[in-house]
Amino acid sequence: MGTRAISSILVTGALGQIGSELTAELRRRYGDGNVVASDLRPRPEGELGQAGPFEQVNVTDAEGLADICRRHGIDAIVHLAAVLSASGERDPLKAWHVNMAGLINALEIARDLELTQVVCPSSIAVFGAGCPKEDTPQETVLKPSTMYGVTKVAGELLCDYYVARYGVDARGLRYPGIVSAETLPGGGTTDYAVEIYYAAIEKGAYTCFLNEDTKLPMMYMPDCIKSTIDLMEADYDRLIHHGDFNVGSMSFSAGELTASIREHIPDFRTTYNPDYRQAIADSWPSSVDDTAAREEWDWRPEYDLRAMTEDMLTRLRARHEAGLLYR
Ligand code: NAD
Ligand code: AKB
Repeated sequence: MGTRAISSILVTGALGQIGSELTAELRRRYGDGNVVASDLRPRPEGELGQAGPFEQVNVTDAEGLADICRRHGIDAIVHLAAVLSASGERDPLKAWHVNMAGLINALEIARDLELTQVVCPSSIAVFGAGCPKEDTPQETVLKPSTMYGVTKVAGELLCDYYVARYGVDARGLRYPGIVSAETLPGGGTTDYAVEIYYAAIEKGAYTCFLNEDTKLPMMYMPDCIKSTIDLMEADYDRLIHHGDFNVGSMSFSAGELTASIREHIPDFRTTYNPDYRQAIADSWPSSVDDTAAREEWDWRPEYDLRAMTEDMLTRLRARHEAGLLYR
């Protein structure tokens, strides 16, 4: 198929944890006017809503989504709108509906309008019973225990199906838990790894909903953005995989994260009060093997736990001092 240039991008779920930062970076690279942010929620006051076009749309509305793509001459969709693992267990049918209808709509639009590309993140939530916990391979048993994981496995298969059947250039990567300082996460099991930094700055203490020793794969937002754009811009002819790349970066437990924060805030304390999210975390790997991403599109993460903690605390502290921690 070869790689075709992208000139106009629609981001769904643009107001979420990843979308809010990825959209800003895509606008820097592709031009403010060429990246349409969209979300179920209305246009926000801040830069994201003002710097470029914004459309309020429900991704389950196929015609609404197609209309936006036609009006803006979209040639790539970065499809981020989804219901995540913890929220998904509270309302599994909603998770199924939003995650599957949203993705099939994006893929059908790509097929119908002959878009250049669709990018849809998957997750470490595709893994479950029967796969190795350490260095979980690219190809392994996929038996998730959450509805979110079920939708992510089905989503990967759908992306690969559209590649093989219709020649749609669909790409996806299995993000680990994403840690970021701009927008709070939206209902996942790894959310603790963001909340803990806010609590460290604000209160000097945190009660964690996972236990001290549960080790999960994680990634800092700059690497999340880099991985997504690297994959978008990768040469199609080098890709053997399409919708399901493992991407590794770092792995840590809440205890190890606490220790890294205590290097900067020695009095910081975490207590542990695991809830229903513990079982979800227990079903996920502690690290992944991302050889395919490294070989097929040169994936290299840049941040480790120490560098991430330093940057998170610096950024959140500055906001706290300006009275803007939760802006
Ligand atoms: P988020 O929950 O922070 O944001 C999702 C956004 O989608 C929200 O702004 C929400 O308003 C919007 N949305 C929800 N339902 C919608 C609908 N029906 N129509 C339109 N918009 C809707 O999620 P995120 O963390 O930014 O995740 C983005 C993608 O990355 C998702 O596919 C998620 O599964 C995947 N992912 C995220 C992580 C992570 O740690 N953040 C890890 C693995 C995979
Ligand atoms: C979640 O915890 O649901 C997400 C994910 C790993 O997919 N952060």
